Amino acid sequence: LTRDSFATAMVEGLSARPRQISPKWFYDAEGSRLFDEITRLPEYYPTRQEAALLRATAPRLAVAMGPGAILIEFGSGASEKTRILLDAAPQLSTYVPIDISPEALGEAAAGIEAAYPGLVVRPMVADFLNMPPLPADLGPGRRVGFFPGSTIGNLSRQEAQTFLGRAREQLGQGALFILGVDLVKDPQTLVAAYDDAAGVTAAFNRNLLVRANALLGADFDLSAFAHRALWNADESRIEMHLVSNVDQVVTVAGRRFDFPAGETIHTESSRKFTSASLGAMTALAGWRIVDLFESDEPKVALALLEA
Ligand code: AVJ
Repeated sequence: LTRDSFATAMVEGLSARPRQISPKWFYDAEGSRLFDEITRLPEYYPTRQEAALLRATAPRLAVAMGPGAILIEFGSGASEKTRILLDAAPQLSTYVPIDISPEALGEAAAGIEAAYPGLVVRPMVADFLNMPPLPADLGPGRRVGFFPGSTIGNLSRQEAQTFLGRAREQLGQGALFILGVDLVKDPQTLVAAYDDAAGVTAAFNRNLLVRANALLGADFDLSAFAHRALWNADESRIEMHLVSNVDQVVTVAGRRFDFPAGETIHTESSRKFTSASLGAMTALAGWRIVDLFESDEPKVALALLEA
């Protein structure tokens, strides 16, 4: 199933102009390991800054959530950041981690259950862009969405709009939402975070080609594609591309694709926000910013939204 949908995504993406593929295909076991390595790089500030900001604001977020609240995390992964919030909010009744990987979800849920004995944990295997309804028996507590890690930056405007709007409908009246985003800053700092000196982000980007070679019988020559990270000021986003160094032909899933020198595959966009652009995006989806917390420099933000 993964193989078939990856094959379809690659063939469609390489047939489109400009060529592009969703960043969700980065995250096989090796891609997840490389991303983990990225979060520890000196240039990649978002994870560190958000963790520090979450630690500093968790007590205030706990007060805002109130007693008996139900925390619903979209794309919870290993539920690592969640612990910062759970440590500060022992009055939460229930935690609903939602993730597309059953393995990651099961492991994370078991770990949280063991560490927080009073908390009801209700894991849900789902794609947060295509969510089934929440369980009907979660109880009466106030629902609080949690979407940290500036994952929303990877979504297109339309996807982000749809996601935030559906989340508001699903979480219901009086819901809150804690949203983590990266902020616009000088392009040098931004580009360095996506083009580190050790080349880990380059390896993360090229891992897409490694995966295509392994899974789809593709014949990408890894040394013939360069990693490029650029700041697109008009779209307020960092873009990652794989750029063909030479004229070449690549076979993917039995189809041949011409790559003239300089042709790129757009592999990821990571949108950066201002308080104004964040306010506009959330308002269109029916959310109001109650509080906007900013970290030290390089700045990231946590927004507390109310339905
Ligand atoms: C996991 C989506 C937040 O966009 O900063 C890191 C992914 N890509 N380096 C980001 C990523 C290259 C990351 N997110």
